[in-house]
Amino acid sequence: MPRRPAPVCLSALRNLRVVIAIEERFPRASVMGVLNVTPDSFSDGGVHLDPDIAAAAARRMVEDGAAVVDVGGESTRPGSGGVSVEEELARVVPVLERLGGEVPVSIDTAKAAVARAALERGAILVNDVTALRGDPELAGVVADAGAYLCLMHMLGTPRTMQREPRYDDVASEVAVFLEERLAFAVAAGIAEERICLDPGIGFGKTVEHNLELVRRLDVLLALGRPVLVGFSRKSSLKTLTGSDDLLGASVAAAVAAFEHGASILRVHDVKPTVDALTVAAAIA
Ligand code: HH2
Repeated sequence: MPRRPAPVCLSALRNLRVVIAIEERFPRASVMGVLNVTPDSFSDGGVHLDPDIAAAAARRMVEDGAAVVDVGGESTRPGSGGVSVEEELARVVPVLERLGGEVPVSIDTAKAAVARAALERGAILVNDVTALRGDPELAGVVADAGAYLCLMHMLGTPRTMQREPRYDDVASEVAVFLEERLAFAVAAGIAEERICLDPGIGFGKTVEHNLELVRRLDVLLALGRPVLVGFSRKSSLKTLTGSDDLLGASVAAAVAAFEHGASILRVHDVKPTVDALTVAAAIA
């Protein structure tokens, strides 16, 4: 009798999948370029609504040195109320299809259906500003795909988060939250090596909270995971400088976050940030 091949067990194959840790895939300091495909994002809203323009911008970011491009179809600016799954898919899928898996993509979403569609089209990282609290199915989607994951801290929701945020000790409270969300993600089957953490600059924080979180990034680093910081063009920088042009302030914030131990910097202006980080890393 001819020998039949042993049956292939998909879950065993999945377990054999080589896990490249997020710190290897995105060594310190890596830049994540921001590509908002929305009409209302606070700094680049409307700029990339045409999918051809958005895809070209993503390719340019990678040429400029971005390690990954964060594609988002829903604004999380203070006061925003969210969009439907259909609307979010209609915004991001045409861009992902034009990129054809050739550009490393992160999908900025809290919705399982959007994450699944993006992962099927080559995205490698799910960036969830709700830290797996928004959609009960998202953790399973990330686990099944073996994707990278960013868990971010937010106090409240985008609609309410800037109404007098209060903490006794912002760094410790953010760390306690992220530690709990990290444990939740791992319990859901997502490899810890695939996860990075984010203090969520501007998400339910005053200017002083944001500065203290970067100053005391060691409290988050003590959780043992790489930290991502997104300070680029945020309103705290405008409050500090009084300027509408936030390029210099954003680059300075990225360098400061890097010097305090951040691994991934989420920025709108890729080239100047990559150049600044190259010099900062050479001096460090
Ligand atoms: N900030 C924004 C959106 N997503 N994700 C992570 N991990 N960290 C952040 O700090 C972060 C994020 C908000 O910035 P932006 O994408 O420019 O604006 P909008 O949410 O209005 O699209």
